[in-house]
Amino acid sequence: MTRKISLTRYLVEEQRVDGAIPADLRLLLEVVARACKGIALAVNKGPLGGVLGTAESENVQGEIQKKLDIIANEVLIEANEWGGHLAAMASEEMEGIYVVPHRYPKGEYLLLFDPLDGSSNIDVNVSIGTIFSVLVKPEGAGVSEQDFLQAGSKQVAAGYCVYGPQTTLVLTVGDGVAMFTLDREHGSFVLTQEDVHIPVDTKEFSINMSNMRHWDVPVIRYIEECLAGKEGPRGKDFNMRWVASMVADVHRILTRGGVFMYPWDRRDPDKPGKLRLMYEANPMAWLIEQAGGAATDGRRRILDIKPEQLHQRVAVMLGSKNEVERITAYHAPAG
Ligand code: P6P
Repeated sequence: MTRKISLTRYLVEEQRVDGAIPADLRLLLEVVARACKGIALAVNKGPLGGVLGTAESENVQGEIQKKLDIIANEVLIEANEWGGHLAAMASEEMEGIYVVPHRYPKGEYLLLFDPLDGSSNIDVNVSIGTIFSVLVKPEGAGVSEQDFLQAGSKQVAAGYCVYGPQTTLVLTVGDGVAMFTLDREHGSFVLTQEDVHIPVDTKEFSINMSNMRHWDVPVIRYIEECLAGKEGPRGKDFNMRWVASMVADVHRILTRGGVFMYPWDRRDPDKPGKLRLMYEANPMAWLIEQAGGAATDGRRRILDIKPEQLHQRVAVMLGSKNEVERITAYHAPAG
């Protein structure tokens, strides 16, 4: 019987190994994990908890909020604001940053999150998740939105919790990717996979095909080649998956490889993409790179993009390294 390693023990050992993570960051991650357990409880109740359906309000993105979007946001705020490890938080569900109130001690970290990604799937009982990213507040008094506008390469921790058949926390602190499954009998996350590695090649792509007529040429070319299968230029058949929940699609890719794409499309040409850079693309891109994959917006490495706005959007191509490099090459100006 292999010994069960809890999230706490994993983080203590990461902290002990040449201070891979400072004590305050370990505390932050444990608090986020505990908040995710609370969100999982609310999600798992579904109709029994009266938490399905919309909240009759819109978020900063102009999207109708689900009741669980608001509940998840409040759980994360309330869990993290008093611990003394954070200076401020930012969320997909809040227009401005949330500065830790004066009645609580402040720390050096900035926490960003999409509290419940994929919420269109809530009412139909399909996997959803919480995505989070941790930055260090720049030196100086106070904290402002400007302090959050750091490239994804500056993250010190990133992860997600997927609420699916299992509740699984996936985390990186820059030392590879580890997965922890919630043991409901003991109420703790248990290490179930570490040193996660994505195959560099794949036969599986993930994109919302209904948007095909709106895509740019390089994306159409890539997908058409996949659809051409064995008889086409790729010389192999491809499979397609689209859960419409980034956390679920990325989890599948971390588990068995694949490529996920949410490209720019001409439905709203002024928007670079649908997904948000700071609390969706950046944390997922770091996890994917830490697992040996790649993540670009078609032209630039996601983690190199210098943010200009807290809620800015970005095109996303991520997953098996050779596929992302091929897609990115198709976007390069004709040589
Ligand atoms: P579409 C969920 O709303 C989300 O932000 C991601 O989780 C998901 O990958 C994408 O949007 C789905 O978008 O246009 O297919 O509904």
